[in-house]
Amino acid sequence: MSDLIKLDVQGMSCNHCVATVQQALAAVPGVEEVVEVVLQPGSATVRGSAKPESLIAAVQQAGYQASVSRARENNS
Ligand SMILES: [Cu+2]
Repeated sequence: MSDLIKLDVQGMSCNHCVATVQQALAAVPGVEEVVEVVLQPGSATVRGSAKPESLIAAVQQAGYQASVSRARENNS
């Protein structure tokens, strides 16, 4: 019942940024797991039922830019 949501993330420049984005995404209601945050090229994948807009807002609050790469993806 959980979806993978992939975001393009811009503005990350080091592993500290990756950790910051990871923490921001993990704190969003509905996120079950932050699957991965990739520095280069910037992307983030989370599993859960969180709204993409909520994920984007969390990334923006952390100081980075995000957009939905693929809203929903089923590759289980
Ligand atoms: Cu950094």
